[in-house]
Amino acid sequence: MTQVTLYGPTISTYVRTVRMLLAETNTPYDLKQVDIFSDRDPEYLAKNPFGKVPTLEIDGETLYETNAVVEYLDAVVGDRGFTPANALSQARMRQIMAIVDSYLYSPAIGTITIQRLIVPSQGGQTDEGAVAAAVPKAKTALEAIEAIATCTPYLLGEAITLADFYLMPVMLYLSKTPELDAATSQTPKLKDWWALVSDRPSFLAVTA
Ligand SMILES: N[C@@H](CCC(=O)N[C@@H](CS)C(=O)NCC(=O)O)C(=O)O
Repeated sequence: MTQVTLYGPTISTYVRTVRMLLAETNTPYDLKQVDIFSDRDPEYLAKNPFGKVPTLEIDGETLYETNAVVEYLDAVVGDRGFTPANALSQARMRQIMAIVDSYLYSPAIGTITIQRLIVPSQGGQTDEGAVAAAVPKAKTALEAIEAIATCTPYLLGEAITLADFYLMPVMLYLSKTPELDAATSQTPKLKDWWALVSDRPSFLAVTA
């Protein structure tokens, strides 16, 4: 039996990506909380020197960086069920994951979500200038995904893949902000995709 421990808070989009895969594959795991709003303790930094979440421990191995984590989990507990067999679709999956990492996460989560949802919840004031500057960046990233996704009905065809697991948690936070409409004004396929995937049971379970 594979022993799996996942470190990270339930609010993290990347933690949610990994938890979706664990839920979809019915893999039992321990979830250990990490407070990302405080300094990471030395014990956690020994597992992940960058202090980011998530970190996975699996059968005595420690693994971090979400793309590596989900690809490994898909191989060992998912029977590659969430990676397309076709080489081009595989490349597209990794391309979408990289677009989320490199171009979408920062404006959509680092700025829009933090400024619209977190800062006011802690009594602060939204930096409207920062939000306004982030919207076109998020829009560009979503339109780049729209251009390569098929959304028939999942991002890369008839089967849900790791690319969907990457984008869904980011879309959930964005959908709680007024900026969703502007960011998705030119992405009709992604709107249909989001309407379909947003109430998937594994997603509802890890975002509750
Ligand atoms: N490259 C990392 C990024 C992970 C990441 O940015 N996680 C966020 C939470 S969603 C985090 O750790 N934030 C806390 C911080 O930056 O201190 C990965 O793919 O796992």
